[in-house]
Amino acid sequence: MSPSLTAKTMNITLAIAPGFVRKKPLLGVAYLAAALRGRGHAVEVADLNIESALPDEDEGARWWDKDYVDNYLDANPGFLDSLCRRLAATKPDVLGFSAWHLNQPFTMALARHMRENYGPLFILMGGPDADSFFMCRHADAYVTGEGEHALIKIAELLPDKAALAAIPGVSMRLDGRLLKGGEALELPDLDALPLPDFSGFPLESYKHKKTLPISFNRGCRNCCAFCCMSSVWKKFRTRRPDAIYAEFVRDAEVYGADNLQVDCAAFNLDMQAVEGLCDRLIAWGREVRWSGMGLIRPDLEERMADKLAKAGCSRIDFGFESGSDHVLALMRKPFNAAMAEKVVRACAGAGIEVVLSIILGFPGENDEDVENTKRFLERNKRYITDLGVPNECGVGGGSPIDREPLRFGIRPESVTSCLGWETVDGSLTHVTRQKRVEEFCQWRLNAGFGEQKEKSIKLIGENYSRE
Ligand code: B12
Ligand code: SF4
Repeated sequence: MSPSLTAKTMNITLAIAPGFVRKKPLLGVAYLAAALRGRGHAVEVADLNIESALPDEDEGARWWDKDYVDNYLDANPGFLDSLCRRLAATKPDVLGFSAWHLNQPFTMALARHMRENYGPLFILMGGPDADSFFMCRHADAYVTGEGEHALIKIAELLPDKAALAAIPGVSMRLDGRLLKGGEALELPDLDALPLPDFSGFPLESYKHKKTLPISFNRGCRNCCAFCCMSSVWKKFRTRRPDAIYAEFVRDAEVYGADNLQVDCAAFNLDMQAVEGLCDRLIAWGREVRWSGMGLIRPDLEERMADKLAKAGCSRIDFGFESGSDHVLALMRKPFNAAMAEKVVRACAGAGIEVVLSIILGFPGENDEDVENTKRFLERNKRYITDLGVPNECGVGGGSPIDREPLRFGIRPESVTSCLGWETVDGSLTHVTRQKRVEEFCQWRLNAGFGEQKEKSIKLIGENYSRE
C-alpha cells in the first residue's frame, strides 16, 4: 500500500463497544488507524470498553447477552447517551465499530442511538463477526474480512454510497437492499502495511500493563474441521522477520512495552520466519517477553524450543484439543498425540510455560477417546502449566463441520446455533456434550490441574443464533 495521501481527508472514529475482556488494546483497530492515518485521514480511537468503567464478566456481567445489556441500559438511563456524546464529540464523517459477538448487543444499541440522535453520519461495522451484524439496520455498511483495503476505499469513495457496494469485502445497505461487493481483498504482502498505531488507545487503563498485541502472520495453513479461521482469513501470509523485529523494537522504545501477546492463529505457522525473528531478538538482547497460540509441529523440538525461550518466548497456548489419535484425525489436526508429547516436553524443558486447550464432544469422539486424553494429560502433567477450560465442540460459522455437517455425522437441521447441533445417531447432543465437559472438569480438578474457573465467555455460543 503506497503511503501517498488521498486528495480528500475525512474524520474517522473507530469505536469498540463494551463487551471484551479488558486486557490489552485491539490489534485490528490499531492496524486500521495506521492505514488510515497513512492516507492523511484524521482518526480517533474510542475504546469505550475501557473508557467506561463497567462491571467485568468476573463480576457477573454478560455483555454478549442482549437481555443483560437491555436491562443494564434500562437501569442506567443516560448511560448510552453519554457514550454517544463521547462519540459525537469526535465529529466523525465515518463511525466504524469493531463488531464482535462479545460486544454485539452494545454495538447495536450504540449504532441505533447514534443514528436516531446524532445523525447524519456514515455508520460502519467491521471485524471478525461483521457478517452477523447484517440485521443491524442502523449501519450503512459492513466490512467482512481484512479491513485495511476496504476502509481506505470507503473513505476515498464517500459520499458516493452506490460506488461502495463494488468494493471487495463491503456490503452496503442502500434503499432497503443489502448489496454485497464480494470477498475482501487480502493484501499479499503484510509488510507493506504500516505498523499498528496504538496512539489514542487508553494504554494505561488496560489490565495488562506494558502489554501490546502483535501479529506475526494472518490466516492459517491448516483447515481443522471445527475451526472457522479459513472463513475469516482466506490466505495464509507471514510477515518477514525484519518487519516483526522492527515492531518489537518500536513497541519497546515508543510504548515502553515489555510484554507482547501474539494475536494470530498460531505464531509458528512459518517456523523459518519465527527462527529469523528469534535470531534478531537474541542479538538485540532486550528483555521483552512474548507469548501466543502455537501449533504443534515436528520442528518444534529441543533446539527450537531453547531458541524460542532465549528470544523471550515465555508461554505457548497450544490448540492440542485431544490426546486421542482417532479424534485428532477426525478433526484434521496436522499432528498426533506422540508428536504433541514431544513438543510439550521440549517447550517445558526449555522453560516455556505450556498451556493446552481441549475440545470435548467432537463428532465421533467416544469414551475411550476421552480416556486417552486424560491418560495423555496425566503422563505429561509435570510439563503442563495449565489446561484451558475444556470447550464443548461448537459448530462455528464457515468451519468445515458447518459447511459439510453430514460428512462429519452431524444432522444438518440441528445446526441452528453454535452449540445446538446433534449427531445423526443422536449420541451427541448439547446435553450429552455438556455432561462430558462437566465430568472432565471434575476429573481435571481431582487430577490437580488447577482450580476450575467457570469461564462464562464460552456461553456466548449458546447465545447467538446461526440464522
Ligand atoms: C485476540 C483474539 C480474541 C480476544 C480479542 C480481544 C483483544 N483485546 O485482543 C478475545 C479474548 C476477546 C477473543 C474472544 C473470542 N474469540 Co477470538 N480471537 C482473537 C484472535 C487470536 C486475534 C484477533 C486479532 O487481533 N487479529 C488480528 C487483527 C489484525 O485482525 P482482526 O481483529 O480480525 O481485525 C481485522 C478485521 O477483522 C477488520 N476489522 C476489525 N475491526 C474493524 C472495524 C472496522 C470499522 C472495519 C472496517 C474493519 C475492522 O480489519 C482488521 C484489519 O484487517 C483471533 C484469531 C485471528 N487470527 O484473528 C481470534 C478469533 C477472532 N476469535 C474467535 C473466537 C471463536 C473467539 C471466541 C468465541 C472464543 C471463545 N469461545 O471464547 C471469543 C468471542 C469472540 C467474539 N467473536 O466475540 C474466532 C472468530 C471466528 C469467527 N468469527 O467466526 C477467531 C478467528 C479464532 C478462530 N480460529 O476461530 N478473541
Ligand atoms: S485450529 Fe489452529 S491450526 Fe487448525 S485451522 Fe484453526 S487456526 Fe489453523
